[in-house]
Amino acid sequence: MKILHTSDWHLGKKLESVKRIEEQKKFIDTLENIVENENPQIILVAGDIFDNPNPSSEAEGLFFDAMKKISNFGKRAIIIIPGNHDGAERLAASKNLAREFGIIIYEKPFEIKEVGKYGEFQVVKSFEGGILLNIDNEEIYIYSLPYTNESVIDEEYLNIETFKYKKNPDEISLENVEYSKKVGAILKKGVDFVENLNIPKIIMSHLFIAGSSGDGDEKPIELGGSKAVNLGDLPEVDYIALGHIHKPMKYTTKRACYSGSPIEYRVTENKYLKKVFMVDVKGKLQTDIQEIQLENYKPIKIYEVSNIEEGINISQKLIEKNQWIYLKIHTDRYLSSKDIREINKNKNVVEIIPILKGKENENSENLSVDYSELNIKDAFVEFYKSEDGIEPSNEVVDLFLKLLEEDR
Ligand SMILES: [Mn+2]
Repeated sequence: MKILHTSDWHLGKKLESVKRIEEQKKFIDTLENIVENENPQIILVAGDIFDNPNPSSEAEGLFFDAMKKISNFGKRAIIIIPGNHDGAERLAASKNLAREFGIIIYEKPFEIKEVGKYGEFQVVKSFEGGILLNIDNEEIYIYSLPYTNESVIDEEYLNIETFKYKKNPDEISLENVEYSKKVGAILKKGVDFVENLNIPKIIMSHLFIAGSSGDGDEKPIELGGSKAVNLGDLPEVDYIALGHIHKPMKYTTKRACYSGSPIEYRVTENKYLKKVFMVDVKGKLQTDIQEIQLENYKPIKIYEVSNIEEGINISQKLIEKNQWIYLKIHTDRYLSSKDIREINKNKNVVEIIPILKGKENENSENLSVDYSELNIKDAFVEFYKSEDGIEPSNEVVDLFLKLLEEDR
């Protein structure tokens, strides 16, 4: 069975204050071409479809266009889970209409989908988070775990049947069980529903694999408030389609992949290629994984110059270039509003970063901070430093963390 895996579209996302909708439209057109050429029977979209819980009508319109273009009027199954950026209810608002087109949208973890006809195929059996599909007389099982938080995971973990009769749930201290182990157990339970069926089994989730964004060490890392899951805790299935990390990643031992985002969304993402994954699952853990490289519709570039005049010159020279520009200017004076106006005649300049001579060490590293690699507190401190040039006081940090708590 052929499956296309993609994620992290972040429709509506901007770079600084500029819209990316034209690039996002180009991606959808590319996706339509890939789908026509490869003809997958299933498309998995592993979360962060939108950039924001209340997407603009433009972004939402593009999502609906995309669905129309790739669903082949219900002959192909499309399965979608919300990521941490999506408003799950909003995303799933069209689910009854989507069903007619063979599109299955999860709103929450452990949701039981109705059995029956979806587009031109059947959901034959349904479990909490899992569906057994029959597409052109071929069967496949897909377990979906949308982005979720620890309390939902804890509750479900305590509900795991096998766990209950081994021990009194009241005696189980969740503190002693790593988050990663809990997620692993839940995913295993998710696929154990069909343990005895000799069909391909797939997992789709929006989560953070420990070490996936770079250094590989296994200290408790948090990304966007979500804890990490160790690769070793994931169950053995035919394929695991992941979303959350914007860099394509392939963990061959577990047949687990991040497809990554289709577009460079941050300046730190301009170092690797963008992809979607085409997967052929044959069952019995025989899986063929192919990476399809996407075109870079408008690359992000950093230019560094040694004075303001050079900055103005280079921005004018690059005016016709199809690229987003971060312009670092080493200078011994502040930029005047006239300087900024001159530079901004090039509409592709998304940010001017003045670096006052003598203060280079304090400021020049800002661009290389990849917030996704920091826990939320350190990310806040780095961000504060980049905005104000000084470390925030403990009081400010505490206040920020308190606000975060209230938001949950
Ligand atoms: Mn995410």
